[in-house]
Amino acid sequence: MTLAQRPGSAPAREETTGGVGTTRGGAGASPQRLPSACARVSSPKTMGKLVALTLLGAGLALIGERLMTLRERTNAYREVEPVEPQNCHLIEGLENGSEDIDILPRGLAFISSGLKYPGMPNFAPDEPGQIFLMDLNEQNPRVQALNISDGFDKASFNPHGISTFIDKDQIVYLYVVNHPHMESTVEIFKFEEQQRSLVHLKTIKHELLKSVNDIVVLGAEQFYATRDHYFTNFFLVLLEMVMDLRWTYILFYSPREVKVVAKGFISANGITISPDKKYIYVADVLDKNIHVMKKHDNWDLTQLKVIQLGTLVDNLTVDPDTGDILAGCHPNAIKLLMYNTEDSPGSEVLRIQNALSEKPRISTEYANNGSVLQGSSVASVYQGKLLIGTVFHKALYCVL
Ligand SMILES: [Ca+2]
Ligand SMILES: [Ca+2]
Repeated sequence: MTLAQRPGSAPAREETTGGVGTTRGGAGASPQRLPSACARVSSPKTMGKLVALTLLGAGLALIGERLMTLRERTNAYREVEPVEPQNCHLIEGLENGSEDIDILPRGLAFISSGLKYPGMPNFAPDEPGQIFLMDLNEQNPRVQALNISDGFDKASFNPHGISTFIDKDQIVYLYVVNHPHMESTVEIFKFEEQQRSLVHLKTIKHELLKSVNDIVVLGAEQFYATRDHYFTNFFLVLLEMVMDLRWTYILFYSPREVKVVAKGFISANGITISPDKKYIYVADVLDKNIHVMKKHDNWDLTQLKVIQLGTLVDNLTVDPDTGDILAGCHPNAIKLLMYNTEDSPGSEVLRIQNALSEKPRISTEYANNGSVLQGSSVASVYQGKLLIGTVFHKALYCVL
């Protein structure tokens, strides 16, 4: 109700001075009518209604504005232009995701598969996750699921980001972000190449190791890990995204010290290290960028620059021959969240050359509208061979 609706109220010019009944009303108001009109407008009940309506309007406007921001942030209107190398084929045996890929210097690729992640599609919800191996030195490389040693709970294995580490004795360790029962742990495995198996050594848990997405190992039991959400409840996660809270961070973990080394990300995701080990690259998936961070002797990180990519950046790897960053990206995240086979989410791989220079060069290595590959999350190269993994779909092998 407004003053203009009152019988016998003053002209519009004067109504403004009446406000919502907090003043004595307009100069031209009739002395007889004024007290009753003011009494009606300023009654506690009406005031309450007006305040409630105002708050509701402001709330709806804020939600509307936030949702628009989120649609923009998730590239809800973007369609991808195809960029497809000639010599690519889907990898047989990888049907339920290949979220992260890490290739050893000698061409053995580890692939994490079967991720169950809130809000993301999953084609095999009852099957535990697996780690696959692919030898890129072979003429026609095939994947093989690695056996995991007894004593590890394989039924709840839900592998996410991975990172390899080779010690001074050339023993290969695979560190895996795991979400058993939707929690976050880091599992350390020793790779037995002859047996094609993983021997479970240790499960790392810590109160700061929550909602972990990816890790990069720096030494024995020393790693950086990204946290992609602050809340664990799915609806609070949505609220976190809508309200742009930026409460996620990068954690440094070692047996002696655990600390947050960088924060302020909307959703910190993929993480990797430069070939000279001096810089850390981190993807903020919802901010559509890569942060280039300098690593200090005490493991702290300071931000040097941010490279905006305009696409939702998931995992990062480095081309060992050139030092270029390869980014597995989601061109349109709404299609990923509202999965529909008729309008499936696409895939996009970007190459960032000279990331430390004034003007990094960004080029598209691969892009597809989802007709071939859906929801690309990682790309990794070895001697002219490119592997592209996905959150829940297949994986692609290309000879460049
Ligand atoms: Ca990784
Ligand atoms: Ca990721």
